[in-house]
Amino acid sequence: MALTKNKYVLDFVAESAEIGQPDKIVWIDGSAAQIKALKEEAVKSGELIKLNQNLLPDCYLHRTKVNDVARVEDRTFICTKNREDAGPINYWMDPKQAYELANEIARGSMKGRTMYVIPYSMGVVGSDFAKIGIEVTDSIYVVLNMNIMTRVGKACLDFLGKSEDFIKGFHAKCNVDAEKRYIMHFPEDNTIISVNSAYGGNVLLGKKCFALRIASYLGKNEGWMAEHMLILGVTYPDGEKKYVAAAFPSACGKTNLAMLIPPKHYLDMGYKIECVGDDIAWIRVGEDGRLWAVNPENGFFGVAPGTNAHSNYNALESTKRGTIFTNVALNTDDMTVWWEGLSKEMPEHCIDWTGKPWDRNKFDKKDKSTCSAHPNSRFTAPATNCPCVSPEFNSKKGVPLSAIIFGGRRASTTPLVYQSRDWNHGVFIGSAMSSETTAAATGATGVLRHDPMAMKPFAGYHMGDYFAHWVEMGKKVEHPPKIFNVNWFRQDKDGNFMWPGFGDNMRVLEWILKRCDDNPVDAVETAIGYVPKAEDIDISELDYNISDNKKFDIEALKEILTVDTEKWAKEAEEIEGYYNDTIQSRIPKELWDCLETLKNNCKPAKAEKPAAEEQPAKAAKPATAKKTSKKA
Ligand code: GTP
Ligand code: SPV
Ligand code: MN
Repeated sequence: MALTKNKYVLDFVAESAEIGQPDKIVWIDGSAAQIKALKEEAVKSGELIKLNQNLLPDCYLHRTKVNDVARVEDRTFICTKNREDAGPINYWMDPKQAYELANEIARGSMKGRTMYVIPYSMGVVGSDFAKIGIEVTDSIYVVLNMNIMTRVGKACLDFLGKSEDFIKGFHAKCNVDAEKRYIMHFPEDNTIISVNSAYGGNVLLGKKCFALRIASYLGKNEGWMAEHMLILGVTYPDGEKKYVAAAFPSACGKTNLAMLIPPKHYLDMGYKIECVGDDIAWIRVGEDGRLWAVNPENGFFGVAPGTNAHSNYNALESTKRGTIFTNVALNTDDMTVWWEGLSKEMPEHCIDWTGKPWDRNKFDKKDKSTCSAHPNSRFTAPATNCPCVSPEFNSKKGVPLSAIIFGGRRASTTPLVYQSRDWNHGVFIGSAMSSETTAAATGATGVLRHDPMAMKPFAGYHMGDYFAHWVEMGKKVEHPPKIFNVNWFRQDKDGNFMWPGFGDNMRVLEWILKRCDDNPVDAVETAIGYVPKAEDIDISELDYNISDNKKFDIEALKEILTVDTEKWAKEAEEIEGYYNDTIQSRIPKELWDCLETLKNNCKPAKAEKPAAEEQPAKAAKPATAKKTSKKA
């Protein structure tokens, strides 16, 4: 029975049923009994495997088709009336053509099956931030995942009332045919269509499709921001709390940073990190002139491999109950799960993510195809499971941001941390981000590519307009957060990570927040922005071997804080090429000015001038480079 009288919702459901032609329509009210029954049905059909209910209560394993293991960027479309509005780095399709194509593919595909109607809210139901979505799907797996990742049920429909203001999401699994897979967004119609996939970001339509692609478009028009960012809170020994948001590309450390456990001496002093969100932030200007952020999600869809009690205790704990695992290995001795990096010992009897027996003796670290779990295997866990979930997690007004951090995987060039000179320079740094690709999307991994603000795959409109929106937001916010860039992934010539990372990233966070104080700690002004003095990063009680014969020490720290202006001169050229050849148009003048400054700062004569290094940060002036030619 329909859970609402809202005409627009009923029309959307009826139109969807006309296309899919399901035997049955089931409305998801989010009740425990309904969810339990769906789990039982999925276990019966083999869609879910029930795990050891003593060790992992209410936990299940799901395996996707081998052709359906990650987001598919080349099959993800922004369908705007004018091609130009989707911009140069989104795939575009004419809306009319897209609807026809999708309808043709999905027509009749739900015959003999059930279509579920999921009313959900991104953000706390009833809060100013919250937006309602209705996803129809023929997959129980999608229902159960959405039920963890979002706030699902009748309350969402009650909040919506008679309004037309909701995002329509149509998902049909069809035959999971990769050749006919389309993830289509219609920002001008508040609509998403996904066909022929049953994996994560392609089908949990509240997540990347709505909360980033559609929401970024809404944010542009309504004066707020939807960003691919974690949000965390730092509690100081005296009880003061500060919040930061950080944008790293997929599989580059958001979940890990969001839940980090500080090194022991920080804990002893009374420092604490709390997680508000691990993937998405919706950000608005508050009445107090600061930026306030909420996490619109209700759970974590986290990368499993590499997660263990040491690297991310809080994430691992989050997966101990009520969790759905996707494409990890099944330990058949005790019906628990396993993945590479969970423990040193490998399970003796194990079924890999494709459903085949796995022989640990054939495992080769360097050969991904010998892994028991897919490199992009994931857990879907309720946020409330997380031992360090922030008391502000359900806050209706969100948390005020002291800092925004950008970062990516950069084997060289980018130092451990640096700070922008001001908001616009920070926007420039975000716009110029590059990172090595990961298994989170299909295609080659380890390839350096531009990923501005970690939003390359997620901005629902023209990237130049998106940059301009950031610049505009800077004008609206009286007390903007300071903007930083970090790089946990610097490597030595043998490919070893030079920074310990994980919990030790606390040491960098501490410096970042000290820079946000009214009396900021000193810094060194370089060609690219403010870099810490090595002695201002706490490396006490740090025991890390970069390699067998090199321990991490202050010299190693200095090395990863170095700004090599020759390399940065090349980087600047590279950025210019990206602006000109890839983004092409609509880049705000403010960013061209920053690029010009960077180029000038990296010219040999300028670079040799050591005096700037002696200046305390407060006395330091914005880079003095003359502005020359302007391109806009
Ligand atoms: P998405 O969910 O795809 O958006 O990913 P994410 O940004 O949340 O990344 P996540 O925290 O899951 O980390 C992805 C991978 O990066 C894991 O394999 C981690 O082990 C690794 N990683 C995270 N933080 C660090 C770090 O500080 N140093 C190093 N070397 N690796 C890290
Ligand atoms: C990402 O790829 O950034 C993810 C996973 O968080 S997915 O939901 O598949 O997009
Ligand atoms: Mn993500």
